[in-house]
Amino acid sequence: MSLVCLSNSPYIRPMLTPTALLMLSVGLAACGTQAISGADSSPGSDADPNELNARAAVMPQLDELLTALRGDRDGAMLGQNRHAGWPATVDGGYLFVSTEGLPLVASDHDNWAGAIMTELYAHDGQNLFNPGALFGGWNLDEAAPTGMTIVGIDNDGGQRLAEYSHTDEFGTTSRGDAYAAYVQDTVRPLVRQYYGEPEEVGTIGASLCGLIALHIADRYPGKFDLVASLSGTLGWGSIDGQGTDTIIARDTAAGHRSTAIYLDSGGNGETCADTDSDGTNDDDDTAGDNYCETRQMETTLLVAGYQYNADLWHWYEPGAPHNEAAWAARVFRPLQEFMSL
Ligand SMILES: [Ca+2]
Ligand SMILES: [Ca+2]
Repeated sequence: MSLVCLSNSPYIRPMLTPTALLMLSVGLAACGTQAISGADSSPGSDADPNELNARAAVMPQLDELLTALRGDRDGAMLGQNRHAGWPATVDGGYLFVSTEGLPLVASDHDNWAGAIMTELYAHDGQNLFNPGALFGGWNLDEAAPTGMTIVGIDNDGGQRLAEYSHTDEFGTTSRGDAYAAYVQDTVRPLVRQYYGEPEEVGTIGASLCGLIALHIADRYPGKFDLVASLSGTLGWGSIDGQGTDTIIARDTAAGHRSTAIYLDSGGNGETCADTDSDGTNDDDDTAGDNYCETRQMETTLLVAGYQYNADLWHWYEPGAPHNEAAWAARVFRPLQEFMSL
């Protein structure tokens, strides 16, 4: 699938086609773990007994959680055609993945005796665990360190652009505040209700999801320990003209706050300039992957008082393209920093 660029430089993801249910079986096989079928996929008579047992162990909680979430997410976002996700285990921990856009409790949490150390809310859930996703997906279940819980929340397909926008752009009316509230006020309390309070909480995303992760952290100061943006669309708000309401501007105005920030990009940078004089640097055809906007964000955070390797990380992966394979290759970096907090 090719990238969709809405102007000469910003990189955002295309509207994602819901992954086919067929991918479910592929994913289960590929996970090679005691995975549990998605809530809307009925186990067949030849299902792995271990899988059925694991499913039975968590289903009461799972049903309750899903029912609660279904009743709370903005009505307009419900009822969309979504694919089924599949939970997958990680060593000593567990993952959430999403089904029909909603988090789904997974794996062997009941057998997990360790403390819940970190909890990471990740967006574009369709692409996080599914090896059949775009460019092979993030393989986030393989990258997740022991003790990290990942809550993957699917995008809404047709509402994706709106939900991941902090401000209006390209004729899209932002629903970013509603999405941020959904994560903070609905999903997080429910996860806490079932699994207790983690020591650290973070949120992560790439491209527009890097933007919405930063927006969530901005909307709820002090509520997240880490926010990670990979190839984030940080010029959003200035792309379609000379708007100035970018996340860069908002974070600049907010100054130094307690949430640690990880930024990265690929691209072929070094030719950054604010070509339309709106205050936001613009990737040109050489830079790419939101390199210039990411460097500008890095600079503004340093000026605000953030410090490298304390509460600010920036990574530049020369030449890396804007896709899931590139993010999969370097997502261990923010996860590592997250675990070090
Ligand atoms: Ca502009
Ligand atoms: Ca500009």
